[in-house]
Amino acid sequence: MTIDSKLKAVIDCFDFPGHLIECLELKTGHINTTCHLRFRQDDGAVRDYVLQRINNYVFKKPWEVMENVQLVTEHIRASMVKQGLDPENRVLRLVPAKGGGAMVEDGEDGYWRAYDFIRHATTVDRVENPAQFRQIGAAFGAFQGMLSDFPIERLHDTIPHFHDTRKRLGDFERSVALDALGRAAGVPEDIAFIRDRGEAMCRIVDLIASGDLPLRVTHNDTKINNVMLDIDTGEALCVIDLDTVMPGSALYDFGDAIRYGASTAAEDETDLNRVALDMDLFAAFSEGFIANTAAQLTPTELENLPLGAMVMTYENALRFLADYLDGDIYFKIDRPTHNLDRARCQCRLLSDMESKRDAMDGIVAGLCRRFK
Ligand code: GN1
Ligand code: MG
Repeated sequence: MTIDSKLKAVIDCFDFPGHLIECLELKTGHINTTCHLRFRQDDGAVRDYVLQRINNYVFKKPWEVMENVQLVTEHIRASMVKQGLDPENRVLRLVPAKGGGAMVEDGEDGYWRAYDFIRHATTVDRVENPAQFRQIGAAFGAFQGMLSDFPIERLHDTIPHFHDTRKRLGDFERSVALDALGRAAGVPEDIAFIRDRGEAMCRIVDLIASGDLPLRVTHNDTKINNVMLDIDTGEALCVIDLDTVMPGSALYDFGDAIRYGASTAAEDETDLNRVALDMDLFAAFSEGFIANTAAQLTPTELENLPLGAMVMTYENALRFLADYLDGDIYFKIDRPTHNLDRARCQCRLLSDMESKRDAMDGIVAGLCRRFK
């Protein structure tokens, strides 16, 4: 194992017990850099940790991210204890830095934090069956449930306007106008698709502004791979990636999970004929999520859950396309047209959702009658 001396210096700043025997970079996520660290203890046992560099292009104030993560994980831990559940391996636990605090600055504008590794667990990038997705829905629902009594004013807006569709549309128009790499002329239909739906897709921000939708503590990145599953039983163990926990709408968490998990294809599928909304998966996730949230969510929130799926799909389409026009600054890419491929895939998924809106509404209404 060769470890970069800079990385070694960062590792030494954390209060890890034992001595380091392995460091593996994990290639997941589009945003942060993540390593799996293994430490041998005096008794020979091995303990595992996750070390992550926070992307401070995305998160401008990493210390605010860490304050949010600390507050939210402590609240969830306390809530589990109150319910008689053992929080061990079921909620992220931060490893403190040697001088105290939850974060280490490497002197080169890099910010790092470390967690206990969630043991005996794995993540999947694609949903394997409806039962699994029901579990994921229940996990994100329970996550919202446990934070329903969290004092929301204590949370920082770590990425201001993260799901502000109107603001994102404005940014998108700026990217089109700037056309940094001269790519806009090649994608007129994609740009038109986004523009045609702009007003309709601002409905959630409008309902928040008018007070018809309440702000909740939301995860804001509810992809299936942000839930760790038990390797043997498949049980949902722990919700991870809490960087975007912020005040938001419950519709965002429901919606993003559907966008990503209930699609018949990967987020960057290039054969658009393979991209559709799988209604069995939609129903399964909805069942798990609504079972654990029906008691707290308002009727307006519940009836607009399908809108959440559409808006989140739209928002990702818009962001991927804007990043393509900007020259791929925000999302990591593996090929030159990667962001365009992602954008087109999201547009196709949204079109399919438009044709299935009544069916989605029917499923949600049925579940609300069952669980309310
Ligand atoms: C980013 O890196 P990852 O996969 O956790 C992004 C999400 C997008 C997602 C699209 C902070 O999440 O908002 O929906 O990519 N996270 C941030 O795959 O921008
Ligand atoms: Mg993430």
